[in-house]
Order: sequence, then structure tokens, then C-alpha cells
Amino acid sequence: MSGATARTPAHALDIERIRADFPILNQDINSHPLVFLDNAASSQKPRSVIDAISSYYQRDHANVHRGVHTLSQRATDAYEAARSKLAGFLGATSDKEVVFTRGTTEAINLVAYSFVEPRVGKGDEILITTMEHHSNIVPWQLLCERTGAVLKVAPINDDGEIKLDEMFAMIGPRTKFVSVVHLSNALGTINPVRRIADAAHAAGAFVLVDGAQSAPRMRINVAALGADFFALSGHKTYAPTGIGVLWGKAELFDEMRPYQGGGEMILSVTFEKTVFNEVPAKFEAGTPHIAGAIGFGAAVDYIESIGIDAIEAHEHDLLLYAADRLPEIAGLRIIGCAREKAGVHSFVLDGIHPHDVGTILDNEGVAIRTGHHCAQPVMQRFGIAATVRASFGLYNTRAEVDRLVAGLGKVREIFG
Ligand code: C6P
Repeated sequence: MSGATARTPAHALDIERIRADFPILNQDINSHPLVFLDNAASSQKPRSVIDAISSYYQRDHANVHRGVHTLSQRATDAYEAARSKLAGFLGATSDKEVVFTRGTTEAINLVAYSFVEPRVGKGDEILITTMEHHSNIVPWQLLCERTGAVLKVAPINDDGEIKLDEMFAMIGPRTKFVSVVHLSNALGTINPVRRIADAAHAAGAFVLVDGAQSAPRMRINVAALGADFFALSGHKTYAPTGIGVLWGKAELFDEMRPYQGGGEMILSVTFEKTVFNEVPAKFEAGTPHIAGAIGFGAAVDYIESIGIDAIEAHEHDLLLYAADRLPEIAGLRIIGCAREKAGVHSFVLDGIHPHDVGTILDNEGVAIRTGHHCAQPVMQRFGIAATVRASFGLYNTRAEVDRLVAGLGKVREIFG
């Protein structure tokens, strides 16, 4: 990793104890102990999360906010306790700033529809960057089609960093909204979201930060980030699939229109008029993913029991170690050499298709992701179709990086 900034030295995590918390890790794949390096796609779940979901279904399940009976009360209490845990995890000032969604994707679509769409007209501008995930591109394209607004895209340099001067020059009186990824899933770049938010606010624009990859890896304090909205996914944060969070400033949530209509998001309904419920219920139409939220709360407890700073330092150590070892493989080129980087190494091997690399590594028991990582404009920017991506989680070890490098050595042997 060229010019990577050294951070806090790794606190010695008790990795063997941590690994024992994740039952799925204890298995062989193709006769080799599993090495799971696909955490950016979805991370594995500790037993405490699995147990929280199982215990909820075995003892406490009922619908939330709808019953006076004991089980409904228990389910409601557990669901709302999870919201409080997420609020604490993100540094929110109130539980009302935490809306449960299906994930980052739904959170961004919610903001596009409920907050941005009523505020933009023909010729207004939405600003994103070249390194966005499709979830932070397509909702804005759809919005532009509906409203006549224009999508602007800030460029990135050869190291995979936003060209900030150019981005700031693109922020003007027509800029109504800026949506930017905190930690790129395709490049590993950590973006200076505070500076971007300040520049956007100075021009009167609002800001969303896509925290899908940063939330599992870095301490998040939404006030310090300076954003108006922050989106994250449970399944990348050691919690179940199908649950995520949209954090937003309470005063903005209050004035936003609902995203979907249905049960629970209303105070009263007649055929003439519906009065909407208060935030966050206004944005949680229908029966929510109760078990998912409870699992997300348990994941936050788990992360906090280890310490997010220790997790960040541990993953950073793995990232640097891998950056040292990967170049041992002939013809390997890392895509994304930002000074501030976390979690992810994307790379290509001269003359070998990433899918072939992925298949051979799987034969060796090493799980990585290959493809465009739902960030095709990043691939276009670097003139490639796909990369191999190794992404780290709190349970990975240097020995697993060695297994990755050994597997890549086999790939080289086979392809020459
Ligand atoms: N990236 C990856 O392998 P959902 O699917 O809603 O949980 O998250 C979407 C999303 C949004 N932003 C970023 C930066 C992301 O990385 C992702 C999901 C996975 O990189 C699956 S494509």
C-alpha cells in the first residue's frame, strides 16, 4: 500500500477466543480450513447474535407496538432496545434518529425519495463520486429521471482518492445534495467526509454518507462526521441480513414525507385523511424485521465487548501485512493505493481472469470476492473489468493472509 498512514498499533486481540465465537469459521472447505476474506460482501455472525435471534423466536416473538400482551411487550422492548444500542453505536443524540431499514440500499433510496425528491427540480444537481457503490448511484439516476435534476460525478485519481479540489469546484448554488461513500468497497479508500460535508453545507446542500463498509471497521460518530444522513447494513456489521439503519438528523426526519405507506406508520386513518406517526415509526411501515433488529443490537454489544478501536487497529495491521506480502506474487497489481485505507485490498493478476483466481483460491479453502463489486464505474476508471478482492474482518489473522498469498502462488504456478 503506497504511502499508507500508520495508525494506532494493534491492541493484541485474543483472536483464538474471538474465532471460537464464530461457529461457521470452524469448518473445512475443499479439505482445507476455511479462510474467510469476503467480509466486505457480508461478515460472519458470532454465536451471541445467533443466540439472540434464536432466543427471541423461542421465547419472545410477537408483533411489535401492536399488543398489550406480554410477548408483544417483550418483543417491543427488545426491538426498541436494539434501536438504542444502534443510536449509541453511531453517536446519535436520540433514538428517534435511528430508522430501521432493510440495509444501506433501502436507506439511500429512502433519503432520495423522501428527502431529496421534494427539494429538487430541473437543473438542480446531485453530486456523488466515481467510487460509489451502485446503491449510491442508481437511486440518484432514478431521481434525476423523475425530477430533471442532474447527476454530477467527482473524479478520482490513480491511487483511488477523490480529487478534492475538483470536487469542491463542482459544488455550487445548484448543488442540492451530496452523497458520498465513507469507505470504498472496491478500493478501500477512506474519504474525508467531514471536509466534504463542510463544503456542501457551505453551499446550502445536504449530505449523506454511505457507511456500509466503515461502520464495521471504524468508530462512527455522526456528529463528528458532519453529515445529515448516514446509512449502514447489519449483515456487514456481524448482524443478520435484511436489516440496516438510516441515521438522520431529527429535524430533517420530522419534515420528511413517508417512504412507504402501511401499518404502524400512521396515527389515524380515514378514507379522507391519514395522519402520520412520529419519527421513526413514520418510516417503518409494516411489520419490521424484529429478529433482525434484535440481532443487530446483539452485534453492537459484541463489537463493543471487543472495542471498535481495537478492531480497527487489528484490521489495519492485516491490511499493512497483506500490502507487504501481496507484491511477492508476480504480476499482481493492487487497485486502490490511497493514503487512508481500510478493510479491503482489490487487485488484478496480469493475464489471469479474477474469476479463475477466485475458483483456484476456493479450492484452497480461501473465500474472496471477484468481479466488479457493484462498483462498475470504478472498474471503468481503472480500465479493468473486475478485480480480486480480499476484505478483512475482526476474526482474520496474519496466518490467513499467508494462506491467501500461498493460494495466489498456486494460481501463478497453474497459469505461469
Ligand atoms: N457491498 C460488496 O461486496 P446492502 O446490499 O444494501 O447491504 O449494501 C449495499 C452497499 C452500499 N454501499 C457500499 C459501500 C457497499 O459496499 C454495499 C454492499 C457488498 O462490496 C455487496 S455488493
